[in-house]
Amino acid sequence: HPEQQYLDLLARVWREGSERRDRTGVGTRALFGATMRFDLSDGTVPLLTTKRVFWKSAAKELLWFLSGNTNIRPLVEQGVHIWTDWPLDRYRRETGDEIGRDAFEARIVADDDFAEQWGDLGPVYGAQWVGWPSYEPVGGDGPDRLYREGKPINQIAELVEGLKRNPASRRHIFTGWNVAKLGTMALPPCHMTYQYFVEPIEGGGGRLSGILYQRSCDLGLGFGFNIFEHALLIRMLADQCGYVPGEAIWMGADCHVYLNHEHLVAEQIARAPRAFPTLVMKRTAPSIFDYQLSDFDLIGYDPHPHIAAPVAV
Ligand code: UFP
Repeated sequence: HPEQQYLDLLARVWREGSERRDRTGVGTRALFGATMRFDLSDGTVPLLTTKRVFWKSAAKELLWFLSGNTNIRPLVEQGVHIWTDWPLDRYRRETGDEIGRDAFEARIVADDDFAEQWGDLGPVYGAQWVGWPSYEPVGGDGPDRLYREGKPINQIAELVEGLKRNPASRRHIFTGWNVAKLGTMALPPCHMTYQYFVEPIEGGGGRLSGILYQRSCDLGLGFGFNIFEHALLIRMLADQCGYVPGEAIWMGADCHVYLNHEHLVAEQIARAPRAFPTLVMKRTAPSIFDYQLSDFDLIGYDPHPHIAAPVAV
């Protein structure tokens, strides 16, 4: 079963990973460099079955990235809480107000000014994906050269155009790793670089595969979302370009398990994976930016129960 690739990595990291104090202070065991491949050609998507993954939240997050929005407000409004802990942590640190999570989210939704001041994550994923800032020189010389901001680059729109016009290109890439902006992001991108490949198929058309390079992966909590969104994006891109889905390939650099996820590892590796669900795209949206959650249907998702685990902020 393809999910075994994940279970094996999870077990191996727990067994053999080097223990380290990480940025969050929680501590991890980590291994460096891993690859997994998932076949999408039969219409299935890699959505973990050894625990329930809230795929609708993952899909909403992906649509939020594509919208270019970097505020948690639209996520919270849709009942998605995965990004709340970072702004909440900053709010508590900077104000000393030990507000609860629910109360914080309620204020984000109810209060425009509060949401603007405290809900933004900085120029994270979406800002870079569809609005990478560009600069044009306007004068000066050497170190005194002056720039003004140019038209932002929509990497996703350019990707779609490139995939359609020039399938054989080796430059179908987009990335969130904007070096100049890392310092103002709540979290520098983990799933940072995506590349695509179109393989011609007999009788015309093409098969679209994607590689995701993830610099840092929380195997217990992050991976299930990251791999599903990677596959969903391939399906959306294929749908837009008239290609069939190929493979979703994942390359993880720092692959880690948090020390407080021991129960998750033990429980999950003891479970037997079930068949991956089939993703049905109910319509081809007018553009890659026009999909809605209701455009996606999952058939046959029958996972083992969810396993709760704390997120390291
Ligand atoms: N993380 C993921 N996937 C994500 C995401 C975060 O696994 O999509 F946004 C995890 C990886 C790591 C932490 O445990 O969040 C980020 O910390 P750092 O920036 O120190 O790598």
